[in-house]
Parts: sequence; C-alpha cells; structure tokens
Amino acid sequence: HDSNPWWTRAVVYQVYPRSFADSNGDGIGDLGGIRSKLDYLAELGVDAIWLSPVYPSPQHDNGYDIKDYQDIDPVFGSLAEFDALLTAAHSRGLKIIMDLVVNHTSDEHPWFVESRSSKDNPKRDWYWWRPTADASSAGAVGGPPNGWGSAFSGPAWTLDPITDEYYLHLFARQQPDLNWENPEVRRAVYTMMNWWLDRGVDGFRMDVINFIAKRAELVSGPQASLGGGSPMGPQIHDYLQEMHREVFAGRTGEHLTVGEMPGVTVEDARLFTDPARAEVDMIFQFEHVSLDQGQTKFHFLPRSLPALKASLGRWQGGLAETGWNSLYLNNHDQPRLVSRFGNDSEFRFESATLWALVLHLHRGTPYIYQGEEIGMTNVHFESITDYRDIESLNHYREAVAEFDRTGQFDQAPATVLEGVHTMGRDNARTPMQWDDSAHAGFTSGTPWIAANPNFAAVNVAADRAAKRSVFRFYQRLITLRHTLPTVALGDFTMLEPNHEALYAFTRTLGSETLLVVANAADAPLTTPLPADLSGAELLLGNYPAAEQTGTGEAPLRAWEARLYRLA
Ligand code: TEU
Ligand code: CA
Repeated sequence: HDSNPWWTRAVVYQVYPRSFADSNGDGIGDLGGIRSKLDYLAELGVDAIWLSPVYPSPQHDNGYDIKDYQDIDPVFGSLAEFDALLTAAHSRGLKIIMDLVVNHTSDEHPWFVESRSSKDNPKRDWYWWRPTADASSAGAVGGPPNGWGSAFSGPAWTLDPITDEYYLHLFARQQPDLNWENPEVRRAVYTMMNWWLDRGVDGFRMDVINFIAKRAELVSGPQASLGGGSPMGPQIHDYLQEMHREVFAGRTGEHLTVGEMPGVTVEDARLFTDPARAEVDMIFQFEHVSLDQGQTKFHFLPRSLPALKASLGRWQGGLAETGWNSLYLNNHDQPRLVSRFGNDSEFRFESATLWALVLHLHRGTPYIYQGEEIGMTNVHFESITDYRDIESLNHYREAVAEFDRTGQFDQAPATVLEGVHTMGRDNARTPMQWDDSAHAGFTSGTPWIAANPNFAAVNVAADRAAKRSVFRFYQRLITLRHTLPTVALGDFTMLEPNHEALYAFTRTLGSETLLVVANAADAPLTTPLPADLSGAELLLGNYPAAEQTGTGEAPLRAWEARLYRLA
C-alpha cells in the first residue's frame, strides 16, 4: 500500500487546547500542558495531533474568532513555545495539524478594523458590506439586506454605526465573514498558510471551509427576506484548487488537509476529495451527526441505528472508488459519543469500545477527540450559568426570551436547558480528566469551566489501571490500522442494514475478509450472526473471549463488539 498516502493508515487526535492540560495554573489549557502530554499521545499510538485554534483571539468563540493569524495567544503561550512543541512532537513521530479559520476573522482583526472604518477604505471589500434593505428612501434606516440567520442565533447581518451599513457574519457578530471573491483576501490567506507550513506544521483542518464561497442569494441584497439551506456557492472548487496550487503543490513531505464542510453531500465530497482534482485530502461531513436533530440542534430526536448505518454506509459506498472519508463520532462541537450513541451509565466501557471498534474498522481516517479514548461522558450542569459556549448561551437567552413573550411551552427554561444538556458543545469542552485529584488533574487553579463531576471515576489514571481499559482498546485498534492493510484499504460491505441493534459489516482486501459484529443495545442479541464463523479467528473483542457454544460462537452480549478474520 505504499502508493497510498500516509493518512490512509493514520489516526488523528484532536486536542481542544483550552481544556486539555493547564501548565501555569490559570485554569486554561495551554501549549505547555500539551507538551507535557506528548508521551501519552505517542503511547496511544496516534500519528497526528489537530490543535483547535491557539492564535490571538478575544475568545468569544473560544479562539474561532482570530485577530492575528501568525502568532500565539498569550493565554496559550508564545511562538517560541509553539516551535518547541512542534519539535517535541516531531521527535516522537507526531505530526501537528493546525486549525485554519478563514471563513471569518475576529471583529478585532486589523483587517476588519480597517474595513469598517470607512466605505472607501482599501480593505472595505475584504468583508461583506451591504446597505440597509430600503436605503433607497433617503435617510431611512431599514432592516438587514436579507433574512439569513446566524448559526449562533439572531440575524447573520449586523448594522455597523460607523458607516451605517450591515456586515455578514454566519456565526457570531464578532466573527465577520471574509470576502473570498476578493483576490487580495485569497492571497493574504495563502501567504499565511505558507508561513505556517514553512515553520514546519504538517497541514490544516479547515474550519467551515465550504462556506468561504457564498451563494449569490446570501450576499445579494437588498432583497426580500430569505434564508435557509447552505450558504455554499459553486465557486468553492475554484478556491480550493487555487489554494492547493498556491500552498501545497510545490511542496514535498507528508501533509494533511481536512475540510470541515457542514451540509455537503456524498456527491460533493467525491469532487472535494478526488485526488485528481487536488482540492482537499478528506472532509468532515455532518450527515450522521444531524440525524437526531429536529428543527434546531437542541431539539433532539430519538436515535435509530438503521438510519445511522444507512448514512455511514452511504458515505462508505460513495467514496469507495474515488476520494476518502474522515471517520468521527464526536469533536469539540458535538456531544460525547458514549452518551449520544452508547449507554454511558451501566455499559460505559462496553459501549465506548463498541463504537470505537465500529468506527475504526470503517474505511477512512479516524479522528479521536480528547477524552474519547477513556470514555468521557456528557456533563449535566444544574444551571445555565455553569455553561460557557456562545452557541448554547445565545440559544438559551433567545429561547427563554421567546417563552417570556409567547409562553411557547418548548422554550421553557427547563426544556431549553435539557436541550443544552443533551446537545450542547460544552459536553465536549469540560476539562480533560487525567486523574482523581482536584479538577481532574487538569489545573492547579480554578478551571474556566467546571470539570465533569464524574471525574473521580472516569479519568486516565483510573482507566489505565482498570482491567478493562478504553485507552488500551484504542491502542489495539490503532495498531490494527497500522499493521493490517485490510483495515486501511479493504472494501466495505454493510450487512443487516435494517437490524435495529446489530451493526455488522465486512472489509475485504484480496483474499482477506474481516467481519465486525456489534450489538448496540442493552439486551443480548438473539438473532444469529450474519456470517459463517467456522474457522474464523477472533482478532479483538470488548468482552472476555466468548465461551464457545455448539453453534460456534456465544450470542453477542449487551454492547458487545467483535472483530473476526474469516477463514
Ligand atoms: O463549526 C462549524 C459548524 O458548522 C458548527 O457551527 C456546528 O454546526 C455547530 O457547532 C453544531 O452545533 C466550526 C467550529 O468547529 C466551531 O467550533 C466554530 O464555532 C464555528 O465553526 C465558527 O468558527
Ligand atoms: Ca494555562
């Protein structure tokens, strides 16, 4: 498999620096903390570390609002500390992937400060400015140019008093969208990307990169109110191909680009990840993490295994011949996978390891989100004041205000808080749980967000001392991907697609076939397994080796997963 790029047999670990490890006692994770845990990550066996943003930022969106792309925020450290971290990571064979957030900047970025200062500022056209909807009538100040909404509640347009025009922000109003139709913007981004690659970083995770190309309806205006659907425009492919030419084409060495792309389809992804098109290596798609979301992400729906299998199976099939999948079940924006897809109380170890085995045996590059490797769970804070995420806080404020106005029952504070408990992003952002000392060993100070109260039982030290360790299970999965070409490259075939509890599939490469069978339920599986297991070899399981029975294999127990090599 030499002809296949390194990332086809690699595993990436996502660090959310703010919550990973604090080395100076200010309650906020930092580069020094990450450096102190490199041996831990090397021992886990991952190949690369994706760092969520550590650049200077007012931190309205925890660093996804950047005011200087070529420095490190003092709260995380310094460029010198970053260089030291990079050297230390490379010396352990670990690559560092940076978070590229270029759909928008912070409103404190000098580019925006200049752009907003006057209508004829040379950087005016670096962002999206529009007159009020009915500015035609002299002196009248009307509404926003159109009805598009922000992902963080409220309109996507904010009136700026300096020039009496609206600017676009798909996210918080402190995150104005850059105008990628302006070649000066594109040039500035490529220059910055080359600066980081020349410094030695190994690639980028690209934040909402498909939104940099704006659909005409989003930015035309004034016009009647409109909204909904994806902001993505067709010029996205031109931008990504130009970026590849200007930044990666001339380089040697092993790099990785993964584009975060909310709302894209498998058909889109075949274009984005077709190596011949030289756009990105892989993408984060959102189909499987949108199945349980109702009219908003906080209105969660009951989960369905057949629906999940259909979605993940569609992506396996769609990118089987051309392109490449990323594989993830959680990240800093999603609830913890063991709480969302498993049983995080009676069967926390079993369901955490079941989903690890299922995900890591799919075809694609798996991403481990910090804490996933020890089965960390969602948090359940009593009050909205314990939460920190701008998305949740804006949602709560707007929903409760709506309730006060209309008495609309599903916006009652307790109901809204339940939505934050189940789907809020802070579920993934409570401090990494290292041990049972104060604040889970994350900080010697007061953490910026409280640790999950279950940290005394759920932490790295306890997990690694346990007979059944999630961490060791992940180690074995990563070793399998590094050593078995069938895991990295084998063809995927879903079995029993309609079964409500059984997740089963095969991977085939040449004469080798691997079989995964997983019982995603609290009750034992009563139906027979979908393959002839005579002569099969059990490579990995999350229960003690099943007692042999007359029929060849014991039935699958609650949340039991097994990996077989078929004869
Ligand atoms: O997330 C993009 C994105 O689509 C998220 O807003 C996602 O839809 C939402 O969080 C689900 O609840 C990226 C970053 O991962 C996220 O942390 C940032 O807040 C966002 O972009 C803006 O930079
Ligand atoms: Ca710190």
